Amino acid sequence: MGLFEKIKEGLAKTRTRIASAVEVLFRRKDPSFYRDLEEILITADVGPVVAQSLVSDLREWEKDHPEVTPEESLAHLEQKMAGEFPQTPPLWDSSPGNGPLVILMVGVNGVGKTTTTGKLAMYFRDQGRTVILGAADTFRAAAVEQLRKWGEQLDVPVVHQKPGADPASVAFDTVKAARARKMDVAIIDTAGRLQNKHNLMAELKKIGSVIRKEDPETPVEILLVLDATIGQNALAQLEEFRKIAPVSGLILTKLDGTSKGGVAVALAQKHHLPVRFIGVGEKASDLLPFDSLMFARSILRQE
Ligand SMILES: Nc1nc2c(ncn2[C@@H]2O[C@H](COP(=O)(O)OP(=O)(O)OP(=O)(O)O)[C@@H](O)[C@H]2O)c(=O)[nH]1
Ligand SMILES: [Mg+2]
Repeated sequence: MGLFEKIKEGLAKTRTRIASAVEVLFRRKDPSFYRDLEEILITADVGPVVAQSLVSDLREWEKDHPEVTPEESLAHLEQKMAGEFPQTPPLWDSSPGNGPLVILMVGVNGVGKTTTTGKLAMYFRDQGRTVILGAADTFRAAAVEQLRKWGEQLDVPVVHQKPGADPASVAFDTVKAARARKMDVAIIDTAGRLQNKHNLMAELKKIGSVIRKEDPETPVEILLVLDATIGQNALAQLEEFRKIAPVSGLILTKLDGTSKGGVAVALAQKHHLPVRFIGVGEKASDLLPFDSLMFARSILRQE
């Protein structure tokens, strides 16, 4: 299966909710076309702001191009939706090649941080990169075990310490090992508790500074993992998290289980942050690199 097919399959629930309605709408072009389109987009959790701007853009564009076919109109909408996602260089561009790229996985409880850490390890490994994982969620013993299992399954080393150990110390060890072993990427899983914002902020800050202790130039990506099933609430979660840590990119998980996939567009538009990957299932292979045009196409078209 190609990437586009996988994205389409992963977004099936969102597509079912809107693609057939979108198709009917573009074919019929009722007088209420624009209003109905806006409503359909909102149903897919694209959010009112984006829905309104996409629809008013389409209206203007069609006014300037009275001869367009429904297919051309839909293609225009698709392009515009894809254009809501910021253009950002690939993750690897931040890594000059003389040290590991460090990825810090952050997010609230249960969003899929540990699972995504494992999936990412496989993704990079399959691209021929060497990967090391750090179990910096020392809060629960089970969290370390969960990551070690991924490591075993993928034959990827996992740095860990005793439960209750200082997460920053685990992060430090992980990056140190990555340097010593000339690894390409170190992915650090963190704890998700957000009950105490100040503690979490201090902890992530400390992790960030120890990562750069040996080399201040170490490229660090802070990827916020968001559960797509919460739809528009993900916006508030991202806002909260940006107060805690300098989030540099997003990973949207559990898209397979929701019709609210459009929230990706709302998040990207409001925060100008790249969506780096999407999670479309529980298996190691269910993490896909994000492509804005494929994404837009996957939710707007049945075929
Ligand atoms: N269907 C589906 N399930 C997912 C996806 N990503 C993660 N999960 C499931 O979500 C649940 C929680 O995943 P974890 O990786 O443990 O989440 P976490 O953020 O590490 O959780 P804490 O460490 O407790 O904060 C697990 O049952 C995963 O299998 C996804 O893309 N699709
Ligand atoms: Mg976890």
